[in-house]
Amino acid sequence: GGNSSSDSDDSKATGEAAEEASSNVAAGDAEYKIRASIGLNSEHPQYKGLLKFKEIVEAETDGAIAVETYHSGQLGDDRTAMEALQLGSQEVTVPSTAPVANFIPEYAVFDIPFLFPNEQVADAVLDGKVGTKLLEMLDEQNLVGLAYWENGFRDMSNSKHPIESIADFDGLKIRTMENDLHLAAFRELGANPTPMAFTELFTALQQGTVDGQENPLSTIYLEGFHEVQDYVSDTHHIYTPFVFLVSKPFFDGLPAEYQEIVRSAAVEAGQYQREINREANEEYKQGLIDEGVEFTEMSEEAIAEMRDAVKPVVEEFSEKIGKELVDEIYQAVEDAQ
Ligand code: KDG
Repeated sequence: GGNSSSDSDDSKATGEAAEEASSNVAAGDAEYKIRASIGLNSEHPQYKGLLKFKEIVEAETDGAIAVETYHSGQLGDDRTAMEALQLGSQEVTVPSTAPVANFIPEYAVFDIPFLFPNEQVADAVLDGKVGTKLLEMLDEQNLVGLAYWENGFRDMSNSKHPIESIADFDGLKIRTMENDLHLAAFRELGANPTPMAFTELFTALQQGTVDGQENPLSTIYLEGFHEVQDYVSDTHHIYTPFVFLVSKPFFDGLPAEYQEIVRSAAVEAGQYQREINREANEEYKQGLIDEGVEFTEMSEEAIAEMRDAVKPVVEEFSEKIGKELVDEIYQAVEDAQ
């Protein structure tokens, strides 16, 4: 430790990394240091977004803030990183919103299956009134939420058989994120779900502890899940945002001018991240097929069947989330179309 060379070994091997390192701020010269971590690997658009954040912050503060980036859960999973932010022992992390619901129950509003019809509606709702309200709720948890980035529409992968209809979920052991609504929804679909941190997932798939998992195609492809999963279906059952979090004790200690730089860098890097995340979806799909995955396009009927099956779960969780907020998000979705 002690320096900011936390980039992956693979990127170090490309002379580009040397150049990047030379433009890095020497941690010793900086007044402030941001340790920023994610769970996904260095190939993922999420990490490229984090590097963009670093570039903007270091340039605009003339190196007064140094940003060290960590990927692949090097500083722990989403929950561990969030707890470190609360304590002030880490400064930035960008988790899925799903595990944030363990801290703030209202966050489960984003876990309503089939809520957003497309990314443009997601952007409008997240960057609008509802999204802003949810960011403000982080304050009571000693966190500052600056922007939503994109994880994306979640699709199914498994090692047993193609998923073409709801019947194919029957008895499948599926890893979900640590989120009660996700668990209840997969139970309702007939699966046998188990919550697990992302950092344990590859091994669990490899050893057959679980048969399958669900994540956007970007993650399935870039994390190499196809090495241990033969079937992928584009269920798009839940859209997961990422939320850009800063430790409140750290943020409050920054001069106002730097707070503003960090805030706008999180937003700008997020716009870039959303763009590159969307661009490559077709490529990931083709990549999976080229790697030998059997890819199933879900029929409209099968999706409608899934949507109907999880309705009782939405009802049940509307109480916990708060009916008003649930109505508000449905209204915002409608207004955005
Ligand atoms: O960097 C993000 C990951 O830590 C995690 O949120 C990814 O969607 C995810 C999952 O399935 O845990």
